[in-house]
Amino acid sequence: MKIKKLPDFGLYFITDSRLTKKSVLEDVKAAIRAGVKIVQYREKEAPAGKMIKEAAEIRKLCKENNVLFLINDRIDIALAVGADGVHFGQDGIPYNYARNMLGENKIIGMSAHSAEDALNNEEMGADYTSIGPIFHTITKKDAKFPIGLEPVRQLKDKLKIPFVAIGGINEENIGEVLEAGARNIAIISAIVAKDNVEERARHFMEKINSLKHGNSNF
Ligand code: 3NM
Repeated sequence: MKIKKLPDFGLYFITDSRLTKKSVLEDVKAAIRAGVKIVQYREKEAPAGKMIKEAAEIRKLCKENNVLFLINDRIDIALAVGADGVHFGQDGIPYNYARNMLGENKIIGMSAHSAEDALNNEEMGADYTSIGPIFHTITKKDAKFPIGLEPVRQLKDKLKIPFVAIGGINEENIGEVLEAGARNIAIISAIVAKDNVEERARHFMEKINSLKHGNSNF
């Protein structure tokens, strides 16, 4: 069910079957144990049958643990398994078409490559927007050039919907991203390509959450 105004997510967890050391499902279990509040299933290669099977299992795990579950790009898979919503890349299905298909109660997240795109996403009706890639990334095959932290600084007091900083964020640079004003951060390779997904997710969550308690010593 859609929560009309989304809360900040903190760490936004995204699966990656090409990078995982165990399996997508094991990674999701580890992230949930670490305490993440949102999971996005992002699968660019598998056939629909395999995706539905995997997504249905993640749907169940998320529901049992009160975690939001979104699917990247695939409205069909999201509807089939009853996900909470869909995240669309910039070349994905345009907002109005997606809203018509998904109805008012599903969450729609949209990607942005500039502060202007992010504001447009809000204006259209997106429930949250991502913004990136902040830094260089090799995880997304068709990633655009890195935009740096200036758009994060511009957006932090302008948007009413949550924005999620994404792209090349890791141990070395997360402090700068938080300092620039991001409170929702998506990290793929620096979590799922590592041996201990639970420990990595917990570590990044603690860094993000420490800000809420006034500790800016990242
Ligand atoms: N979307 P990593 S960058 C999935 O810019 C994705 O919209 C991006 O992976 C965007 O944390 C990206 O390993 C990849 O860099 C993020």
